[in-house]
Amino acid sequence: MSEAVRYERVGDVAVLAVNNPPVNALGHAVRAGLQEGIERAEKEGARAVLIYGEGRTFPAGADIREFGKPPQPPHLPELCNRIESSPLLVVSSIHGTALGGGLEVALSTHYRIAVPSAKVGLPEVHLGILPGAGGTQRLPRVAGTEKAIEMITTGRHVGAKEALEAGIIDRIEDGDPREIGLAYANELLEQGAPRRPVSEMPAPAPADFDAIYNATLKKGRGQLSPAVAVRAVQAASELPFDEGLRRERELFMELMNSDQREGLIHAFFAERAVGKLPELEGVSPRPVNKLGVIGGGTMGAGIATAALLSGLPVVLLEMSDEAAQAAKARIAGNLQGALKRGKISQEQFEQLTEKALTLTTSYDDLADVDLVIEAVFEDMDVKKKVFAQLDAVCKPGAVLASNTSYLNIDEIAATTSRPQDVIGLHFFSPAHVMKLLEIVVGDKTAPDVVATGFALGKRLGKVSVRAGVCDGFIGNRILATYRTAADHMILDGATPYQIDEALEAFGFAMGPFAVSDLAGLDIGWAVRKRKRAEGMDPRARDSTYADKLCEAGHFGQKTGKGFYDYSDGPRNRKPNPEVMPLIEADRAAQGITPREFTDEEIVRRYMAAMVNEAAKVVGEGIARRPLDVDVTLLYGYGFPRYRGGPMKWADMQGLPGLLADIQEWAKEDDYFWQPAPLLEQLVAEGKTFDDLNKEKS
Ligand code: TC6
Repeated sequence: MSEAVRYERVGDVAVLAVNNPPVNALGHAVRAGLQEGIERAEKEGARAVLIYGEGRTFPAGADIREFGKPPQPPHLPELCNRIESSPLLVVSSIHGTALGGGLEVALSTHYRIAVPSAKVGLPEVHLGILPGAGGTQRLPRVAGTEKAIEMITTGRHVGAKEALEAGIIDRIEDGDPREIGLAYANELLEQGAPRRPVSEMPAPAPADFDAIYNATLKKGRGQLSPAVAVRAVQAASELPFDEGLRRERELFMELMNSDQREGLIHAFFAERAVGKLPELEGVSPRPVNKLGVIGGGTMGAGIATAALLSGLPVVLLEMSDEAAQAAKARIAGNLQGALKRGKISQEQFEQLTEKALTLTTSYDDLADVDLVIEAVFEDMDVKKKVFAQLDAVCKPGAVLASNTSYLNIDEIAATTSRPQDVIGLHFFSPAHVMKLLEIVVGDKTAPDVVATGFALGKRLGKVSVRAGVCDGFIGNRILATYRTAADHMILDGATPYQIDEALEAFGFAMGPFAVSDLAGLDIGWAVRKRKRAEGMDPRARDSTYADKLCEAGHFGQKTGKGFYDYSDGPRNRKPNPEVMPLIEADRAAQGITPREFTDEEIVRRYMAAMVNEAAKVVGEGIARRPLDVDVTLLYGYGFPRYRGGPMKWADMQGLPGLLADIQEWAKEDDYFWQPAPLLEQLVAEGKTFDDLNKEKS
């Protein structure tokens, strides 16, 4: 008998305990063990079989690590059919998360019991596939077409109560999964309950599947798996069970062999790998029980909101009582959102705004905080003054963090007597919503301070990525480069609208010009002014059209006009007619004859600029691995998850072709298109970014 499934006989019931930590994934050994268990139970004359998971959960899905490798029998769909067709009464007892293949196994058993905290779901679409072991055929038979489509296309985890109401489980009971499962199986035997194969239930109701398919495709912004899954549910409604299963299999294989599946699974593992740093092994974070936030603008209020929602008391410092009250109003506004979405109760809302949040205008009130995050104006002199005051009042061992998005953390740290306690914690706006946190490690930052940054990120529900010190760290440095590539294309003949459309069709949530309008054009204006004041390299191409837009008072959405006109609301953007004449003036001043760009060239240049800069960021050690860049772009910059991130995209395109393009474009502009040494090295060695991920993980 397989180690991964323990067989035990308790009276009339054969108990199959899945034991494959950490999540009891249905790898080969588990599948083989379940099959052998069913056969043995039948041979040994048991009357019922109970399946449950040892440890923290019922199987949470197929073993994702096996995807892309030659599959080994027994395959999950056959195993599910084998379980369902057993002449014995088969019961599953669910705790933890019965997801994907786990729920498919449960649906192939005849009765399902769950503990109140259990969750079930079919999240396969997030991995670029669809439930391929009968889930698209069985779930609609028990829960109905509409519910099944909703669950399968969103991948949502559904709580036990909702699952009971939807008919997905039969009973909820508190207790140990083995004990409640055994009691339920014995009760069913005593009652003489019949076997109840879901495949024999009537086909689910028809629906307007074409309309649902089209709406799902549109919502997915180019992601195929949710829409394709709709077709599989359609098969459940229109075909006999066995034919439906065959159709599900065909559609499953189509998706399994797609780049989107590869991209999404890369994203799944990359997201879990970013926090695994050798420098943190065996290092304990410092305890954080009280947080300080300096500055209550959009960013500071967002950080305070995230901290309060995680249960951390916050002391927020502002320059005046009025500013402090305005900060409180911003935080209350953010928390209202959480209240409306049912994430907190009215009572919690009051507790958070009135008790857990302390407002102050005195640095002395930060004397007992464990970690303080500065979110004041982006100016080195201002930040240095703040850190000098923090150094004077904060207790020894307190972590002093800056939320700067590009300034030098080492320079900030040097103004204190404790540079080892200083770190960058770069949140993204709105900080209580955006999942990315760049943890910027200075030359002198102590390892336990880095560990504290990661622990705080986890507590706040963030995906944290380690970054080194440079202008813009990982994300904003790469952004500056690909944004520049877009500006160059504008000068050479493309329009902001064509660029936005091409990149939105590629899968970005918003094109770069729409993003600038949303963020505020004054931000880029300030950066350009700073860079020009610092002295730009004479080889760098420059333009003035964006500055002129700002000079005319157009800062984007907040003023109603930027690259677009928002007079019909933010969702109904129209090109601002003032923009093209400004661009044409730049072209004329620089003697440029505009040329046509295809959408394909726009995407290629934009992505090549992104990947080339990202390769420099990895080569210089600012990001540890290519996957750290991928996660940064996925969570902070609207990069389409189904493409896995820029480095995964580059691997799938082929690095030699990308380097050849960059070398070709360097003939026009050898300043901007300097190939990254790391990219050249990988091409020379015949390696990919993913090879580097593996070497460094
Ligand atoms: C499917 O079932 C398809 C069926 C059709 C077949 C025909 N496989 O997330 P955590 C690892 S598709 C392999 O940190 P949590 C994970 O990498 C699958 N490994 O924990 C990590 O490893 P590390 C459908 C997996 O408590 C460790 O387990 N199922 C799998 O925050 C802990 O994970 C899903 O999509 C797996 N399936 O969350 C569910 N799952 O320690 C995917 C996890 O080496 N999983 N690992 O880094 C999840 O959503 C979450 O992991 C969770 C637990 C909610 C189960």
